[in-house]
Amino acid sequence: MLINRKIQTLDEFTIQQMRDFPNATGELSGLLRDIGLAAKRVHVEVNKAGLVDILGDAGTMNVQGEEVKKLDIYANNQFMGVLRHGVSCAGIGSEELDDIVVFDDEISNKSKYVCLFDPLDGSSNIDVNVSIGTIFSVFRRVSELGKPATKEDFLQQGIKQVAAGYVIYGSSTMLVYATRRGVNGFTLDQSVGEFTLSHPDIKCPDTGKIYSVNHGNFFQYNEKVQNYIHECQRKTKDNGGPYTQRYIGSMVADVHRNLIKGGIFMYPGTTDKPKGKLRLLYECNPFAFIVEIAGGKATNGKERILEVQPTEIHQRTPFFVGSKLMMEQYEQTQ
Ligand code: P6P
Repeated sequence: MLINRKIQTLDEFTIQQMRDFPNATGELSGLLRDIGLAAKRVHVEVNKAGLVDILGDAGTMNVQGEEVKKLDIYANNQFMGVLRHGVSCAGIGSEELDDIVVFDDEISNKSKYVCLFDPLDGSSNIDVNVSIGTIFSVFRRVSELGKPATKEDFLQQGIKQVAAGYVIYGSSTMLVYATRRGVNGFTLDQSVGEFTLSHPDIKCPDTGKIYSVNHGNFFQYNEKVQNYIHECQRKTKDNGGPYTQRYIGSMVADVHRNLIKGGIFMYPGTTDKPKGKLRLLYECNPFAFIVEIAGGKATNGKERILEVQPTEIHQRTPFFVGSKLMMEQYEQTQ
């Protein structure tokens, strides 16, 4: 009997990855499958958001001081729920939670990993049907197994991540995740309700023709950023151009496009917000890990994002990420 091995689901892929490492306990594979399950549940709600009264503001404010939409809370609860009831995660940090949530039960305290989430990034775009996403980061605990997870488990340098990924709820729903073995993308096949390997071994092109930045903040950027933006605009056929400006205002959509096509995404610091807007632990670290594994680079404008030592869960950072040669061109700009 012929077995079609071409179509590999997320579950089959993570189990295959585990089989390749005989000593693997299967916890990381299980954690990724749990995230896939929650992502499918969020996908269902995102895809009917316009049809039910789920768009209304929940009326509460999150730690960012932004109105929280019901879908943010729903997404946060889905990811927190599957991980709390799984056997692979000892606790989570989330944009929607003021502080970490330690699961502190006998099974969870023995789990090797903790996760950080932006459960629904770009949620201000929900009402206008623009692609949004979930971003996640996975660390091996540094605290003693068998005891509750501690804040130190979450405040590790990004270079210590064991996995990171995102879900993009767009024209199709995709889950992309990276380990040190590579970056792989899975598209949700709604006919069977499974994420299916569609983008094996993703590599970020060494260069590209897309630059992504919010031009509305131009006069608040420092001179180096302004000079680089002008360089992008001066590009001609002779000097490797022309570049095109693409900015959706939804980080997962913008960075995903540039990862696949090549390009640079920038959220620099401004005079009003020198640290920028994006969060280090659950927005920038995961994407920095993914893009570096795919061959690109990610900095805060001065140093490698993955080497920044975090001091608090919700800290912000300026963020520059993308194709290796475009990042080097930015770094050389005076
Ligand atoms: P601005 C969405 O609110 C978000 O956090 C990211 O998804 C996105 O890249 C950024 O903010 C957009 O911010 O200031 O350009 O609207």
